[in-house]
Amino acid sequence: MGKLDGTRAAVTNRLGHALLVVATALVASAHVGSPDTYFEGAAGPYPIRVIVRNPGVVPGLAEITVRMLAPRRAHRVLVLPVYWDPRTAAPPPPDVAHPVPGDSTLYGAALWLMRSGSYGVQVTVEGAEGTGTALVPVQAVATRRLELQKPLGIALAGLAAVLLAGALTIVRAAVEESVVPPGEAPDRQRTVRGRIAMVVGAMLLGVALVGGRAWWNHVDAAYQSGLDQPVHATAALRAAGAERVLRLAIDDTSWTSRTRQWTPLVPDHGHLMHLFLIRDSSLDAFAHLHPLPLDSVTFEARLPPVPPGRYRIYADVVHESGFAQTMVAMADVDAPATAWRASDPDDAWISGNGKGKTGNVVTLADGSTMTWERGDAPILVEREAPLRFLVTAPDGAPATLEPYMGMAGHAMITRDDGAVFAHLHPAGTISMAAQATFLLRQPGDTVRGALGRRLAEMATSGTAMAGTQTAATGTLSFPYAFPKPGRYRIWIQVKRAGRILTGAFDAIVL
Ligand SMILES: [Cu+2]
Repeated sequence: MGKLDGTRAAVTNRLGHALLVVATALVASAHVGSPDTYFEGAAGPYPIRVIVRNPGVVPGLAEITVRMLAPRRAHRVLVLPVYWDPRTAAPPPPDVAHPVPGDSTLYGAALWLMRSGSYGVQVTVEGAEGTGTALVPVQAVATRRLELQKPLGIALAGLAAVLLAGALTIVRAAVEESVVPPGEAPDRQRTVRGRIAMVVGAMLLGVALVGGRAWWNHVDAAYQSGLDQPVHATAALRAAGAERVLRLAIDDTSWTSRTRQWTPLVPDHGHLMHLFLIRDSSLDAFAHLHPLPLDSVTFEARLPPVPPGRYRIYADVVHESGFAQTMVAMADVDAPATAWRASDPDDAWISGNGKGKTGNVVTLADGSTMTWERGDAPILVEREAPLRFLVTAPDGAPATLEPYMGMAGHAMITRDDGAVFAHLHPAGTISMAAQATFLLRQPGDTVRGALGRRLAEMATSGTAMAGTQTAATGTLSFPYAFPKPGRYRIWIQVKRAGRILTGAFDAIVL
């Protein structure tokens, strides 16, 4: 799951322009190959960092840790996963997260995620300064099916046989011997009745076994159909004068299927889709675009003049349920655009970032400098990664950064083989829109689209979105741990003096 597959699909020739169209797609829930949730934020007066480790099965036990980031004492930390759909059963009382031995600032608990889909995990901190709650959206997705191990199967079958034989013996004895006085042998009539009862009992138990098997196969099939399925999308390029238009079409039947019941999309940072283009293998060209919807399955953006080559496409969307998804596709750009008017003012791209790079210090397009303060320690897999960055103006002073789509900064992380793609912010890997759906959901929002409409109105009317951040001092940090070892590239995007700036860095994760 989460791997790019290299299958080529159709090659078409549209309007005489020899543009290659290539498709393939897969998806995973939000992010690719990076299933855990990282969150940094405030629970009232208490700054906290929350990590939720995805169990990979549903129902499953997710591990949650809550770290207090300031030396304020907590009396108690409570965690409660709430399923997005208000029509499901009311949530149980919250669980108490227990202090992790040896670390006075860390609390841990196990969370039962019972259904596939989107959860809002309420993290409540009670302490001397009162009570505060943070909401962390978490996706419960089944990515694997646990196999029944042979020895366990054999042992269970043996136990079942013993139970079955016992049950039939009891039935026979009950009919044949239970009313016979002690010491007397049952007469022939009773013996026959006992035998008949045993046969009837065996038939009933047989029916129960067959029925049980059918029921179980049904449950298993339902589980497998609910496995985090790839949603198919196709990327196509077409010429429009000197410009190129990138079209992403979601052509998966599950997208429109009544049974999957996807809720409508909601805008995240004011955009329905965030699309990232990364030049395959060399990773030396990168674009962050915001395609506009033509209809519910087709999105288009004008392609910046990125150099020719094969590109990986990652498209992030968020559903009204708070479920965030990343679709993956490929596109071949063989006739690059020679002109570009961005379809959206937040679109940005860079190329050639492999040149002139001086390790952890890069010069940005406006002459300012971005420094990765990564320290000297090696970066280890599944350990907190030192993703701290400092932006300084050309005069050397810390740069004044403006929010870029409501965030102090955006970090896009990919493994060189494409097996990992994550898009995060100083608030972590969570989607801000997913968080907003939980914070803004009202009891009346049982009609599909009602909440999405309100969110869209808020986005267009410029109402401040929850979690809008600024980094006045020019520093940024992103809570994250790399999910597997390997070579990674990280793009950091910030906005300074109205201009979107992108810095690229390389990391080797051990
Ligand atoms: Cu972002």
